[in-house]
Amino acid sequence: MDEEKDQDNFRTYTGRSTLQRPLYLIYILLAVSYLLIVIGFAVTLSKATTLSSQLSETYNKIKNNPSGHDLHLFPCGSDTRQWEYFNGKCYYFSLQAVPWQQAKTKCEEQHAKLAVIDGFPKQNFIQTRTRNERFWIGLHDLHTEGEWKWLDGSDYRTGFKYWKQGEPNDYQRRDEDCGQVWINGEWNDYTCNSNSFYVCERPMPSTPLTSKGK
Ligand SMILES: [Ca+2]
Ligand SMILES: [Ca+2]
Repeated sequence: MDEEKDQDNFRTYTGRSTLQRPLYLIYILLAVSYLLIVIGFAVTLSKATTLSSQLSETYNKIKNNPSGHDLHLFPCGSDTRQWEYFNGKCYYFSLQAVPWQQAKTKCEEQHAKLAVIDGFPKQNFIQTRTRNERFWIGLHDLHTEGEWKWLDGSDYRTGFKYWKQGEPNDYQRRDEDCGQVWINGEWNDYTCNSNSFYVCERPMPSTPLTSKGK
């Protein structure tokens, strides 16, 4: 009898043990899994928050300085790619020939002025892009015959000059009161109501724009 009782107790003991151990392990595994999920979620949430804050910061930078992010690619602004950069300024070479006064107005409408040529570097830059065509520049003697003036107020008398030989000449006594770069780049005075292409000039977008020429 005692032997049978001991065997029953043993079965009961081993039976309870084989049932309880796996359940205990499952609870631990579930707890660990839950913990890992919570940690993973927290890490993902933290990364998403950081990314969102970085995106927001980048958006604000672009919003406050629209052309800043690709200023190195398009110094004159990504939305104005027809403007060419040279030595700290932006230049527009027109595709349309108009009278001088109209050219002046068209430049002013783009917060620019007709180009003022103050030395050989700018002269070379402009004449390589105007070759074989006439382009108005910001030079005139409209007020007093023979008294040439630059639109930006630069001193003409002491400044750089690049007139073609024999110019300015008021050719055949016509009123040639507006300055242009001739087909070889040298300067010529010409009748202001004639049609010519024109060169506008303005500061880079990152610097304050002058709204009107003088
Ligand atoms: Ca003249
Ligand atoms: Ca002339």
